Amino acid sequence: MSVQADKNGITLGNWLDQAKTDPALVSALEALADAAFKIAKTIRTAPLLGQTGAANAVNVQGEDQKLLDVISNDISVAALSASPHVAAIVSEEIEDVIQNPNAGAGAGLVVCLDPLDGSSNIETNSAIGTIFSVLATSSAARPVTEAAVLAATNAQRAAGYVLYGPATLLVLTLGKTVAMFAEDAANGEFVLVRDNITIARKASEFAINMAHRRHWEPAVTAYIDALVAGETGPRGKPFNMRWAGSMVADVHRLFVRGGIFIYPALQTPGGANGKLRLLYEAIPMAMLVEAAGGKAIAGKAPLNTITPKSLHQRVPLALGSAEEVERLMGGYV
Ligand code: P6P
Repeated sequence: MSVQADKNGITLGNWLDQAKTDPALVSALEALADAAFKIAKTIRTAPLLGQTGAANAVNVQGEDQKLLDVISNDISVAALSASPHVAAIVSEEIEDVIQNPNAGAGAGLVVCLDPLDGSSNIETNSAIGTIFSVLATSSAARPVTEAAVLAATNAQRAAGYVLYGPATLLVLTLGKTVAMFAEDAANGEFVLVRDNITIARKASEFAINMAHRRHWEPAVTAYIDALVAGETGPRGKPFNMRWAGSMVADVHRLFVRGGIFIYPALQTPGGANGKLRLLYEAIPMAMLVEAAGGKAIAGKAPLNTITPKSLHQRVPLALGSAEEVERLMGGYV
């Protein structure tokens, strides 16, 4: 990864260098960037290679895996395992903690990721993404245990996502600011296109799967009905709705024009914790949104009050423009 200023601007390597980022963290993030380039290319050629379909396997979530889920997982694990600073990996596609055989003695990073989120959108050629969280583990014990990973969620060093859309974009935070990079495929670089991104406190757009309305908790129903009521309702203004069915695409919109994204608890068998996973979807997206001035909650509590109990646990989630998240949270008695 070049740290020389690219002719088109500041590369990811430049940006990390200017932020005086710890070399171990740089190593993990550059591995994720290298994986992203490979995944983006794989996605672009998948229809030609007949790789948009099912893998005829089920993942740890009990969900049908797509071929690209498996390929993206393998690309990501291989890239991260090449870094001596990554002690272990947690992937949506793999039940247990993946130990890095190439980890150095002092390896102190754990990467939790959803290698390809939204894969049900692959067949419709819609935007999909990779979500990642880089944690620092204080445990030198090997193998890295589930307990050590869960404890490390209190020490998130970086979070980000890659959006494979018309452009391949990387949105990244080291905790204080949020930057957006675009893939320069000709040079094999991510180039900075926006920095210090903020999410407006106020919003006029919401993202939720309305088909689940009959299963929502009263607070969610009341909040959404007030938005849908528009000018004549309690909010006194119209709101727009979008639902891509791909978390990365729906959350990315928040960084472009504000809004609120909600995947709530559902009052259905097994739906009490919603659908999204805490470690590699909610926690990284919350770090990004909060670094941009937004808020993130799980039901009626801030997300960061949730104590992780297992690698693949699900959590209800709402995040985005602070005023909207506060209004939703206030509706819980
Ligand atoms: P639903 C994709 O499968 C995913 O995990 C998220 O990317 C997305 O936000 C959500 O599920 C969509 O769920 O119930 O609307 O299909």
